[in-house]
Amino acid sequence: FSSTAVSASKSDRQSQGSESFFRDTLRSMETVYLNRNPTAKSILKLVSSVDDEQICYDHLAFRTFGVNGYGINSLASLFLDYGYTPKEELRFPAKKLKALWFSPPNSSSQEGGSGVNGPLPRVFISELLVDQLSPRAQKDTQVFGLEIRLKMLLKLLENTPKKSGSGNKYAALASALGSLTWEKPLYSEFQQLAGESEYAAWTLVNGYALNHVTISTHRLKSNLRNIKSLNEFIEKNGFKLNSDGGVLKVSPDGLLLQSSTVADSMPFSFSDGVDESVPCSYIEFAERLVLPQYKNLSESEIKESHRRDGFEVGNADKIFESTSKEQLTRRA
Ligand code: OOG
Ligand code: NI
Repeated sequence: FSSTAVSASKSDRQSQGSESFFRDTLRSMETVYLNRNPTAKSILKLVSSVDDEQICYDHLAFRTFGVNGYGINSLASLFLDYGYTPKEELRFPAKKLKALWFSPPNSSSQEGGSGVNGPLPRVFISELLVDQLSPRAQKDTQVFGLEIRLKMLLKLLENTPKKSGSGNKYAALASALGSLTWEKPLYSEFQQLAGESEYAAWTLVNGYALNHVTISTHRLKSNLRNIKSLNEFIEKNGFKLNSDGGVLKVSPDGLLLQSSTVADSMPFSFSDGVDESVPCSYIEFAERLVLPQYKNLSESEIKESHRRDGFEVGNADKIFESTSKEQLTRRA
């Protein structure tokens, strides 16, 4: 053996080892998600039953608090360490949010597998721009209430045993375990915060848990590969889709089509002993059409890289509403 051959096979083994750890981590996040969200679980089962389909995930999404190291970076570090690349930033001024999406390493095309065993998904992580909720930044009549709510939020995040506020270091672990790294709020605090930002209230009780997985519809084999057919099929089976701005969200270029269910709810035990139902997660569907420059390729030649990539602010703005009270309480 030459020494280079030996070291090549050693580094192969190392990268397989690290990829399997990474996939195990995603699998734990997915298990937490499926156990808490019966709608997502049923829909995945339903879609895969149609013709024994393999389901590819288009992306995984997470929410965070953009303050004191708890923001996008706290979760992004796992994905960056396992070969992901940061792509575009998206801004949502009205919701006081920003998001960043990450593309998977291109070595990762496990063609045969399904879900977290399949091609690695994109990752979409958003954060609440907590500083923009601060009283100094806002000169309106709500200042007093805002200040109280903000302090409450910071107090909870920082209250770790050493009072060092280092829960953010364990974001991925918390997501895989389905636990919070901070103290649970009082029910009244949750309600007040929800009045200010439904996103903040969601993140306070769900933490780093997977917000949704997205089924890549164009990679299905049956007629469900057309997102409009999939939407009809989902509704016919009794599930409610997020209707904000219309069920189907279409990017201005017409090439990124998205829809999502309305989030499930779960009882949550607040720190004052109150058990109340809170919104959990939802499931999304995305169809990425072939880019105009590749429209002459034959069906079998078309790869994921020939399709519309990325995300769209206008679509995302509506998809965020999948956990809103308005959608959850809407009559079907
Ligand atoms: C994310 C909403 C945006 C997309 O694919 O554009 C989104 C969220 O609800 O946290 O998922
Ligand atoms: Ni999404």
